[in-house]
Amino acid sequence: MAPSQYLLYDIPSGKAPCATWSPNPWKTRLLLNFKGLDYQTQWVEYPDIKSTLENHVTPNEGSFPYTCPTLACPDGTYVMDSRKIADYIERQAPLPSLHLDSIYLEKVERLWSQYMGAIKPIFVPLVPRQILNEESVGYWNSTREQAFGMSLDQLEREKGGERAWNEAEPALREVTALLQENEGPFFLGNTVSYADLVWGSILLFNQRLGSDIFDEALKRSGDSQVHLNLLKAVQPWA
Ligand SMILES: N[C@@H](CCC(=O)N[C@@H](CS)C(=O)NCC(=O)O)C(=O)O
Repeated sequence: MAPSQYLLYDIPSGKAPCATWSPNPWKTRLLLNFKGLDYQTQWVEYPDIKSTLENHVTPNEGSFPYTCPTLACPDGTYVMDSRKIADYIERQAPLPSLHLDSIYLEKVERLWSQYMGAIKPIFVPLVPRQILNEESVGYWNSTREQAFGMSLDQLEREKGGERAWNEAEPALREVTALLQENEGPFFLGNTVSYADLVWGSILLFNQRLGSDIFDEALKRSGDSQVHLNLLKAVQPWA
């Protein structure tokens, strides 16, 4: 790594080329591109995340002690967690601003979690089938089966589909209402902020899950155009 370069730890889909897919790393990747920072990616399969990061960072509390995104900075600092990375980078490279104090950010972060929580029974079974490399599939299946206390087939059958979409819809509609408050394409109108990158990470992830998922999310949002406009507007950093 060149001395001025950042290193982003991310989970791959595919090989040569590896592609990013996971929403939390997407937030950081969009952010580094938006800030114009020089970085390389270190692709890490799920079973290797712990051994790759454990000598560099203090573990998270909770079920996954080591997570991507993690960022290694040119001065040797390691930062784990997408929001901590945003706070850190904003201090290191304040311009262009991420507007972390925007009233939209807190709301969009809450709706991000609400939406992701609701569609888990849809995406958790899909990710190993459609996205992950073979090295990560066993790890994903066993950790997620343990977390849900059932097989992923059962999760999909009993809690996925219509039921999950109905649970996800209110969050989508709330985001739509926020996007409609200003003239767009961003939450703050024509000013980009981190809230756009956070919601952009969901749109990019849904797109990666397949056109049926993406189209259903847009349909449930009540106004697909505002989401499509945002997606187009963040595309230069994707
Ligand atoms: N709050 C964290 C969550 C990060 C997270 O959960 N990352 C997942 C991939 S999206 C991960 O690395 N999981 C590790 C595992 O499943 O062992 C953030 O925003 O960075």
